[in-house]
Amino acid sequence: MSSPLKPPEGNWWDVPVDRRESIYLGLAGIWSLLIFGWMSIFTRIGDQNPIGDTYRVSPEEFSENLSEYRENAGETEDGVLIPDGEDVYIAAAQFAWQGTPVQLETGKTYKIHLSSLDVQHGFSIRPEGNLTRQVNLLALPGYEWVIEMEFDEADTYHVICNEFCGVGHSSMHGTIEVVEG
Ligand SMILES: [Cu+2]
Repeated sequence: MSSPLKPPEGNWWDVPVDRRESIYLGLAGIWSLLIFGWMSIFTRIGDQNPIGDTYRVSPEEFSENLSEYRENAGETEDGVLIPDGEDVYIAAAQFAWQGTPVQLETGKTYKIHLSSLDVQHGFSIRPEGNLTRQVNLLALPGYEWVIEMEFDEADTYHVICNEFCGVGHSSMHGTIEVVEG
């Protein structure tokens, strides 16, 4: 045998775990349980977690509700929807945001009804004045997500899709015009 490595000596496979290693393993175990528990606590008390209710809805049903909402909504000269009340319907569909453009007011709490009519889409809204500020939610077919939202600054908010949904994904854009209330 001409290996430069010497074989280990004695019963090296039969040596008990070193006390320091046991302590490290114990500490790592306790720490992982703590952060695991923290995940559960954080979903309840963390204030950046999206809230709201989710309902089962078929794309046809949601589409009908959106049409009904559209009929009752007002319109600006440029054809921007003005919701009649606190409910705002937005449907994602390849490759547009139905229900936009829409005009909302600052300081008013709206109930955004969000769903998709076909595949999974990502609802990402960003104010033009600060594009790094954003809210990201999922628009899923079969589910209606009702999220309470209040805008504190008047601005043009861009609605883009951030879940790849097909060839027209990159052109999927809508706007929410927020004016002083
Ligand atoms: Cu998309």
